[in-house]
Amino acid sequence: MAGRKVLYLFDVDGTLTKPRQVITQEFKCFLLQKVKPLVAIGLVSGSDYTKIAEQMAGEDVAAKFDYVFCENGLMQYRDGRLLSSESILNHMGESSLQKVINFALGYMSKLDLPAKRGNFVEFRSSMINLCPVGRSCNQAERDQFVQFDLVHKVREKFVEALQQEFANCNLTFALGGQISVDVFPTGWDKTYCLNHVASDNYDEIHFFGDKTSPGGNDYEIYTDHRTMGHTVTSPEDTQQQLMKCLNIV
Ligand code: M1P
Repeated sequence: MAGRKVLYLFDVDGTLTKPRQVITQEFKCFLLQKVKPLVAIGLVSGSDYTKIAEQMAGEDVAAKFDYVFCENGLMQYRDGRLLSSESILNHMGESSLQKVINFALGYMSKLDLPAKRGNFVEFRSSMINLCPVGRSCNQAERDQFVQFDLVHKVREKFVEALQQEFANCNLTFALGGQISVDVFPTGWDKTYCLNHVASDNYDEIHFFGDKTSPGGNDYEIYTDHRTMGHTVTSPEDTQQQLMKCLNIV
């Protein structure tokens, strides 16, 4: 690797942190003190900046990463400042957007789940996040949904219904993290962030993520020809793989 310009990009949930949790102090220090001196580091997540900063234990920590790509890179931050953003509303228009939201609300209204709370549709700048249990569920309700979804494939069936209803609409429906489905224009997946680093001329770009199978929101960037993909199973596994890749003892 000597003399080569290298970038390591990391998914957040399940890769650097437990889903929706804050990064551990030990892993944060490892990334900033052991990894960052060797390679450039960046975050790429489906979440927005507020959530990412919260999970990185504060905006000051997030700003220490060379790149922070929120909403798959459609919202690009450097040094804590927003550099560029895209709008799904401008892209699709109100009428098409409402068709998706109305269909999703109708579909979710017919589901019987162990719990239903609030915030079933979260409108973000460049995507819509659909959440059958509701994003205002607490941790216990989230965990309960995860187990229920494993058995009943609630989200998989929801994605199938959305794909069927909106075939030929150029939309992608991806399993977000644990409890939701991300909806965005096709191409606005995590590979979008690679456009922002193209002019930085890296010799190697590595990507670490846990949802790298087809249908997961790391799949496209993991399989992209511009990256070297690494599948991880937990933050601990990510750390182990980093130690091996970078010969850190
Ligand atoms: O890991 C990224 C995902 O994090 C959340 O997923 P969930 O709440 O389902 O675990 C969401 O912010 C989702 O949009 C995002 O892709």
